[in-house]
Amino acid sequence: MLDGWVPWPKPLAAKYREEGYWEGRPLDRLLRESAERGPSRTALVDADGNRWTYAELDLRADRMAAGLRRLGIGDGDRVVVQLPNTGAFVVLFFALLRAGAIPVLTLPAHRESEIVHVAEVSGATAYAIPDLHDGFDHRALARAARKAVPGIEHVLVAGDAAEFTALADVDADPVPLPEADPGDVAVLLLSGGTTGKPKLIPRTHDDYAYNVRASAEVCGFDGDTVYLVVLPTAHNFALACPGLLGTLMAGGTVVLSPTPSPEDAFALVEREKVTATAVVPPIALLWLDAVEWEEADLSSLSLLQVGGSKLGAEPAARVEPALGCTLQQVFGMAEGLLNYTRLDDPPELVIGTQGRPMSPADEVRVVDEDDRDVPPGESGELLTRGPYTLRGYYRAAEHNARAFTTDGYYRTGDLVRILPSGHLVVEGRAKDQINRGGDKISAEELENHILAHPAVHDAAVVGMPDETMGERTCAYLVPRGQAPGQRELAAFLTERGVAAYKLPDRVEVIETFPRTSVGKIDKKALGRLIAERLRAEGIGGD
Ligand code: OOB
Repeated sequence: MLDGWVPWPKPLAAKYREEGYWEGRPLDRLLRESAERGPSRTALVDADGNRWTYAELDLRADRMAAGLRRLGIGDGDRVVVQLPNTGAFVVLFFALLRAGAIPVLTLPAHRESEIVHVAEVSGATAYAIPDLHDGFDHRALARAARKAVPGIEHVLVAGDAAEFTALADVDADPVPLPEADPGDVAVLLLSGGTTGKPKLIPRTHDDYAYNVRASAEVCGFDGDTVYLVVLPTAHNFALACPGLLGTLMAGGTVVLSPTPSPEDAFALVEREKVTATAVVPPIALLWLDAVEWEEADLSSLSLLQVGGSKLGAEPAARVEPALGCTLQQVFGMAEGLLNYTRLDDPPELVIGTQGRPMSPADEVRVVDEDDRDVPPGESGELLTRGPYTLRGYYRAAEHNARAFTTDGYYRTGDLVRILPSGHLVVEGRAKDQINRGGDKISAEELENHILAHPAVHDAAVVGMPDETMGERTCAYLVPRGQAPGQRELAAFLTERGVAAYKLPDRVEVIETFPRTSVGKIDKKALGRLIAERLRAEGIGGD
């Protein structure tokens, strides 16, 4: 139904179906089936204590789907969704699938620059927002986005809608709706990005349902699972690995935390007897400290998944004794491939590796700069393809030619080595991206924004080591006149509508850039330079 995406080659798709990876069922069925099995069980609880049974959630999604159709939203329409961790997200997500529309998932932190781009590329006709979130008025953002992208016909608001449509009014008696073709795109996820503009990742019903189902199996999710959503619901990790969707598929209970702070999260763990959750390493570090002073009873927690960036071996070893639960390292990507340490892996693998591929059908290669396989155990770039890894970004033919091999392997940009057990150790990165505690920042995208500043002649963005975040962002500037300082640059970028997590943490002025032999900016040299400077200042880094 959607065009502009790259499907799997037909013989491979047939194989994935034959071998049972793809079950040929629309993604929203996972809710329907759990509702049929246990209608009165609790599906969803929010921070305020509002509770939805499976029957209620299922019906709400049906009613909203009918309401969406009445507005003319359905049949492959793209809808940019930017909602925080609230019941509205869950209801809308399933309602969109049932209406035949495609959610385009963005983070609450995204601003005009990201939203306008994503709305343009996806050709969105609607945009769903909260009224206010974290002190920010999303309705003002919606006004700006509509001006820039006139194709956005509808703005749907959770809360006070002002001149727009309240999500609460998107409600009608359920109508029979055509079921989606499971081979079609179900959702568009946002990539961390390595290029000038964020890319969209098409995930089909078949592939995403498999992602969820196999993850739930690996993580032992069942009807007794109580999963706390701590990361944004729109993040693949919290949504589908196994996350919110895996919990609903298993018939468990999803609990929504408004923030990852120990105050909010621990209180919910105690109140709802949460059994599993997923966090990024900086949050894991915060929680490991917070157990010392927070009083909450965490004894129900049996699984802590940590991923998004590399967890150090030292904090990894502290998880089990401090929190009294099993640690699972997760090395995943919105593009597809998921690596999990297994629940019965020996401690040295759980602490010292980032897991092994989820599926027997995952194909992984580790290659050198000329795409030749490195000897077993040596480090190189990870390439992958499989039943839930994309074959191309949406409407990005030129980029796809570089991001994939001719035989369909996705170039992850991650440097790894593989142990004899099949477990992967992430050793670094070949891509031009900063991983700021799990938040991904494309250096090129940020540089392009910085270059718009009148006092900047040239810019290069690199990561700098940071004890809690893994790395933070440093912008090297070649000035034209008086270079902007960190604050001035942050204000300038904010004015341009750049999300706050992308703002450089530090600005360094340099006369000329070090260059590689082929004349490119030598980012490795800049990375060493800032690391040295931090060491000299006595601020972390090694
Ligand atoms: C997850 O997804 P994305 O799309 O935000 O980022 C993917 C990238 C990976 O290519 C890798 O560079 C990095 O994030 N990464 C890790 C990691 N997990 C992700 N690097 C080192 N160690 C890890 N454990 O981040 C994501 C998606 C699903 C599940 C978990 C994480």
